[in-house]
Amino acid sequence: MSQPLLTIAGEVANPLSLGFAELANLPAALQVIDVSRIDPKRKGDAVRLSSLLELVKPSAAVRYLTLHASTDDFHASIPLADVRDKAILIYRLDGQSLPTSAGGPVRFFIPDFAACHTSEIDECANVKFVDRIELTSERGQDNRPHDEKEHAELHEREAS
Ligand SMILES: Nc1nc2c(c(=O)[nH]1)N[C@H]1C(S)=C(S)[C@@H](COP(=O)(O)O)O[C@H]1N2
Ligand SMILES: [Mo]
Repeated sequence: MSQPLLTIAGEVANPLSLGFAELANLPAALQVIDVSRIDPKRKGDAVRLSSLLELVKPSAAVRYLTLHASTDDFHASIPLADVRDKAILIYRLDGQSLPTSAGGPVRFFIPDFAACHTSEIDECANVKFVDRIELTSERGQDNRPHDEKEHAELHEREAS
């Protein structure tokens, strides 16, 4: 296997670790080539969350999907039903691994996110540098900013 980038685990029958090659070798039907077709502000190629879920087989009790970015200790836990059919994971740009500057190597992306902290499925849940996705019956770790002040502080840290 190429160096693992993304682990998908939790209450699933078949936990998986995927590297760039494994993501790129998933069948064409599971790929989203050129995500700018979904959102003109985004670039690169992705795989559908739904296809990864079919591979790991979440148990019937799973209600939450938790995105972990250990690089910067950022986490978001969102109701799976709200994103299972539309979220994608962007992993490739110009044939290479998605660069850190674009949230790579793997970036979670919900096409119709809400404004920051207006809903559970907000822009803040578009987690960058995702290295682990956990599927659970209960809500998992979540340290998204709660209000404008926390949000501004987070973006200042991000910029520094
Ligand atoms: N790992 C990680 N992902 C993150 C964040 C972060 O600080 N760390 N910030 C979130 C927030 S609050 C927002 S609004 C979006 C911003 O995405 P952008 O930098 O592509 O505009 O990324 C989200 N994903
Ligand atoms: Mo945000």
